[in-house]
Amino acid sequence: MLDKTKRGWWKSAVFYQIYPKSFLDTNGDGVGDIPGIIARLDYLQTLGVDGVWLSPVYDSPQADNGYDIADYRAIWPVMGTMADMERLIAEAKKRGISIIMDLVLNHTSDQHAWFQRALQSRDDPFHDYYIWRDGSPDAPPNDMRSVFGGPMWTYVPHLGQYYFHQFAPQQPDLNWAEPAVRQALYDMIRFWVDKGVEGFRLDVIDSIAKDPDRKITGNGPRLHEFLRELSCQALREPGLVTVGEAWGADVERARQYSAPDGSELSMVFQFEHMCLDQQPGGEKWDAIPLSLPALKQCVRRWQLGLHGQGWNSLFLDNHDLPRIVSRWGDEGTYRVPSAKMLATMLHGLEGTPFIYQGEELGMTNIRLPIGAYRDLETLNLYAERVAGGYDPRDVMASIHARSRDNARTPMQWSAEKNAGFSPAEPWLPVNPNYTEINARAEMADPDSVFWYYRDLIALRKRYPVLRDGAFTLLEPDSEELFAYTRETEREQLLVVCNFTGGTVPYTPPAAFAGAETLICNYGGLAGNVLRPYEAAMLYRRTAP
Ligand code: TEU
Ligand code: CA
Repeated sequence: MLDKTKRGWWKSAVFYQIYPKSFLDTNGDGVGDIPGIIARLDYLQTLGVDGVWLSPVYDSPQADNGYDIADYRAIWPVMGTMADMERLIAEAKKRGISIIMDLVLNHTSDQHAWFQRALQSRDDPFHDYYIWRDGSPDAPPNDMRSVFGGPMWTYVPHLGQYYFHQFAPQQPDLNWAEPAVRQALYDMIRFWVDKGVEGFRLDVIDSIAKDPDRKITGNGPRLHEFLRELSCQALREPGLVTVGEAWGADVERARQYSAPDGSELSMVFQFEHMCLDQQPGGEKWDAIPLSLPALKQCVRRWQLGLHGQGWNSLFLDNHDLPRIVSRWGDEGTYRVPSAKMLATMLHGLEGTPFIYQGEELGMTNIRLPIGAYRDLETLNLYAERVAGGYDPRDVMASIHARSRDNARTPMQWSAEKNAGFSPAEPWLPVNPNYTEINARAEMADPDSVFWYYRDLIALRKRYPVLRDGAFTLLEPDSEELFAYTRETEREQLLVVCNFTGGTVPYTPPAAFAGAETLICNYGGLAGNVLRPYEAAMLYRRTAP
């Protein structure tokens, strides 16, 4: 177990993200719940993770699956009770697992008491908790478009005003320029720290300092001022880990967010690598093939750029992204080796890995008819594009490749009915491949993706080079191989990955002749080729 009183403990940690609605249903209503998470803590302990990032469990009307919070200090009754939450924190802690909660500080639900008061009159003290502009019904303040489609402004007739929302109309943006808003949020954070929560993932944190009059959403002028205040007012314990979701982060900004002096956050989720397979400057729905050299350049920039000057998060999956094995691997013949290869590439890097539920099983995307999708972003996209004259078949192809619901199908626990997720009809369909891909089958198979992840996590704990080693990219121009080294004064690590379904000639650098194989998805490198999606880590000690 990691000593979590130590500053920077999270640099040695591996986290696991749970999307609670889809994890495990224990009371037969088709929706995952907190008792379901408690029931699987032993599973997470077997995997070896040090912490869980819990997507929102707060009271919410669920317009955006809990990213629309109606009460930050209450649990959504369908998910459980406050007593369940306290038990989860305690039971996790017993197993060396920290609970990291999702903090949605950019907006609330329109059902939140603050917004309900804000709606009452322009003079209500809560009115200024949100962002309003005067206007008439047919003339919004400007033409800004919401992330989920439609305008960023919604008109309230009895006030003669528009409120601002970067996401759905049910998610009004909080006004961070109002000191009372910030203080109320800090008090709420302390409520959770006092309950034993050991860190936070901060939803769209780079959007809090918006300035709609100048059409600024991300990276607003007061962003880092707000973050430093947040950090010193509400997150002062050095043991707390904080991860900011920052779509607008480049390397330079990430250095500031994750500065070693701890003045802002522990690290951020940045998305440059996740945007490489879409048209430059375009939308995620318009996918293009991944260029491996571009991915390598991107990874290299982040590895070198934050080494000693900040800290990287490492991830390929989350609840907003399609499944990585379907995206950059092969969900067919080579599903197992390609899932392991992608994990090897990621877990060899410097930073803190985050595994998204089901990734450790190699779970894949799903293809549903439009009526079966639940995600508002997907449903809006379909309506918007079809109305705009797109061929519905093309729209469905984009949705099958990119919808957020790809990641949100229920966790596949067993080959039993509904994948063992629930005895009842799940809130979102189970992927029909659960009869083959499920936790029970994988735990019974020593060569499964699950045990490979367990081994990768264990290696990170055993070899300091995985935490500290300096990164060097090899073969930058190869369209087939991703190879790099990590190095400290005492240890050298070589990570080599074949990103293709073909056989590729490869000889490790001479320094690694006779080196120890730490892990390999084919049981060990053979001769001078890499087999389809083969991956390995080779290791040598250079000093005692
Ligand atoms: O995501 C932020 C965000 O911008 C995403 O909606 C992203 O743009 C989109 O998924 C890409 O298609 C966070 C949460 O992770 C997401 O689940 C929420 O819906 C969103 O914030 C609003 O809270
Ligand atoms: Ca339930």
